[in-house]
Amino acid sequence: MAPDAPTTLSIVIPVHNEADYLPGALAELFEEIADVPASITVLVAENGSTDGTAQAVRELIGRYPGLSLLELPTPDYGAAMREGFLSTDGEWVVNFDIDYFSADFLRSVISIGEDADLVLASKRVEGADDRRGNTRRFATWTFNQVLRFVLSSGVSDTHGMKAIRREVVDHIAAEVISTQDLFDTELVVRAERAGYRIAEVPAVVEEKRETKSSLAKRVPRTLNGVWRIRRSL
Ligand SMILES: Nc1nc2c(ncn2[C@@H]2O[C@H](COP(=O)(O)OP(=O)(O)OP(=O)(O)O)[C@@H](O)[C@H]2O)c(=O)[nH]1
Ligand SMILES: [Mg+2]
Repeated sequence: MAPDAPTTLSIVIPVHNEADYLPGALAELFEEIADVPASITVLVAENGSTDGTAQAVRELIGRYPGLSLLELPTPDYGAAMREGFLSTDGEWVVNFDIDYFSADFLRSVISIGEDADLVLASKRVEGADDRRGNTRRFATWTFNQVLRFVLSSGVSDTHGMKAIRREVVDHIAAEVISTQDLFDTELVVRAERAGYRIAEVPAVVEEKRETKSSLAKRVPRTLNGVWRIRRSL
């Protein structure tokens, strides 16, 4: 690669039943990233939507250069992440949600450059500003305790924006067994245990829309998933 070649970033956004929300969010995303000094592609990894999400993405592909779609049959956030990550080729894979992204996070990744292998946007490090409600903030804090004490992890937040160096994607993503939203946690913990260098940058988080996921359903699933990760490591 030429010494001055721009960093290549492959953004992967898992989506499920987002036909209404996605067009506005992608418009906002492409506007925000327009002046980020990198070569950027955006892959929407959809699976199992019943509301025409994939069709909504296809209709936008001509409008936004660098936008593409990966369609998988069964709803599974983790599977969409894994297949999405493995089908890209940027130096960094960046994971955004459709309701949570930031061009400043991309700028942080570019400036960290060679100094880390995994960059996490943390809601819990100094300088972070978590503007979500008390319940969500408490859930994040509790999950962090589980991470520390059950998985012996030293990171402060595994859920949210992250950038993963290609080598880590190739070595770790294919090994992750967790499905759904534990995929992120297992990926980060495996990378940590493999000795990859992790940088945490402070995140600003705001709820952009009403939450769709029920905490009551999520807690037992999460605890089960964490024990499964612990046994698999
Ligand atoms: N491919 C895929 N994406 C999913 C699935 N479930 C959720 N997503 C996407 O994952 C991202 C995060 O989902 P959200 O519903 O915002 O959940 P969250 O951010 O954990 O929780 P909130 O606090 O409610 O925002 C969004 O881009 C969703 O569309 C799924 O089964 N498959
Ligand atoms: Mg969300």
